[in-house]
Amino acid sequence: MSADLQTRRPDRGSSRRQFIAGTSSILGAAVIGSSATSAWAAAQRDSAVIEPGARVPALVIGSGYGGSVAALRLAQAGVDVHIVEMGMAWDTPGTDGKIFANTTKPDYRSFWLRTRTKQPLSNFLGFPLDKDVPRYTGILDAEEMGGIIVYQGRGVGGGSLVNGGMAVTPRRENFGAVLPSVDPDEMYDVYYPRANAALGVSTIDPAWFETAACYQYARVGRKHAERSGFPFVFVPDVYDWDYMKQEAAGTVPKSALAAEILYGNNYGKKTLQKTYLAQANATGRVTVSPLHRVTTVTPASAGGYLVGIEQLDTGGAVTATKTVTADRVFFAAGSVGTSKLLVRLKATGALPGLNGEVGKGWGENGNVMCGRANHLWDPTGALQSSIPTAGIDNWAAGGAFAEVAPLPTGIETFASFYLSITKNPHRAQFSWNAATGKVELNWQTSWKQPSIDMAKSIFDRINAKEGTIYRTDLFGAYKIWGDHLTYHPLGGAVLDRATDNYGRLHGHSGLYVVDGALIPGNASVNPFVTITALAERNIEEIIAADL
Ligand code: FAE
Repeated sequence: MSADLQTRRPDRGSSRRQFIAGTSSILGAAVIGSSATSAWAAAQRDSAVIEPGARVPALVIGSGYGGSVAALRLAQAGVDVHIVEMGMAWDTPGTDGKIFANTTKPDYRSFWLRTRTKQPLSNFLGFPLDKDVPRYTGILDAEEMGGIIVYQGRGVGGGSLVNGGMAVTPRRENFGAVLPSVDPDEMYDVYYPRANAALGVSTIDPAWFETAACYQYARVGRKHAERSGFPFVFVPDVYDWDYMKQEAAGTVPKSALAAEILYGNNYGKKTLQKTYLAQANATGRVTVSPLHRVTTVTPASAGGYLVGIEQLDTGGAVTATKTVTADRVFFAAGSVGTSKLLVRLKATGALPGLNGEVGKGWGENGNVMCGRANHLWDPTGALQSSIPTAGIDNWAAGGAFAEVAPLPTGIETFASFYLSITKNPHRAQFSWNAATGKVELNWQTSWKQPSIDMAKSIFDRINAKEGTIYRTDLFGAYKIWGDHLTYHPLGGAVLDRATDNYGRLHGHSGLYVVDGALIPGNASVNPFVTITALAERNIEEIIAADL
């Protein structure tokens, strides 16, 4: 039945697929320009959504990092793949001619099924920033779980659509705590390099960094870090640095220098649409159903799995329900999405063989934010690139890795802003509430205190040295710490516990977890390179041994 999927694709797609093949063959070290976005869009329009009753060899739930790696490598191994993605394709310009909304002007495209924005920075100079927006299947989900708001990307490309593109490989000495059951040698020799190449990771030109007006905020961050004796590091990214230089020169449409982040990036960021998914499309074996949400997975009597799917309209209403059959199912709905699905499917008897580890080991990568108020003689710049490139590494001494983050307001704020990743030891659990029919998370608000203490190990010292104070106007009235959220959900179907050491779920053969749910709560740095590298490692073994 894989031929079924393929024959539904119109023939006119082949020439476009060849074009993508041509551009994506240089993937890895090379940058794919904005033409890849239109190539992606063309391929998407040619791709047929899944029909009720279809049978597919491999069904991937979600199109973020784990899902994109699995789809590409399975397709390259000759397996036809269908990706089911609950968010939109993000291939069509809106009324302003752009696909994605600007961070400073959130609109209907910005939030997943909300009537009011829920911005991570809720206030500025004491004024609340949130505003009413039309309910729409927008790009950023601010999912309110117990005690924490979990921000996630929604759409073809998952978190790559909304994130800052910071592409950080953990220090090798920290890896044992990140993935204790994985051989570091194979990760650092093979899979991290493979992931970094395929994602198009690179580091800013240090000479340009020293002079670019848009990185004055980062240079101020470095100066303050170094004067207090903290190690300063450049943070690699998937942004096209040459494109950013052209933005600064005024020769191309602006993206990073137009404050684009959180709600999508129109030009310079190499999202998964331009990297893994473009390559996957080029194989001719991968199709995608956007605005389709998987609701159930249960064994089929004749083998394989019955997968229940809801088709959504852009208002979030269910317009159709479908059941398809898949020989193998790859859970790549993100840490929260995969965990919620698995916990519900186990509790309701759809997948009774899953073990008791499902739902456990969830963490928020110790995320905590703060701002500092600098002196008036220490401006951070009115123009700030939305792509961070600098960090303060105090992991070994104080348990915190802090990124010098932008505050791209367009005006001089005299503020330094930071996102810290900390060694928070707390882990939460997802569980099924039969009364409400919902999966709940038992994260406690007070569990952020260790993260705050670790972040203070950096910023109390810098404030003392510089004679500066914390900003209190960014997260509410007189609130210093952005401790109510995470951008980095991890865990819930932990490797070698809920699954075997390669992501095969215990209890049901042919079911796999390939996303951030595998990582037990903390990656010591921003997580997507580790998610990608782990997916590369696991899918290689699965293809070799199971297919
Ligand atoms: P993810 O990318 O979340 O993809 C899951 C996909 O599954 C999504 O597209 C969902 O819409 C879809 N989905 C969920 N449930 C269903 C369902 N039932 N049916 C069908 N589809 C479904 O998962 N990380 C970094 O390393 N560097 C950064 O600079 C960075 N910045 C970030 C900034 C923001 C604002 C946010 C929100 C995240 C950031 N992250 C960053 C985190 C990073 O994007 C995240 O760890 C990865 O995207 C997780 O990858 P997964 O493959 O696990």
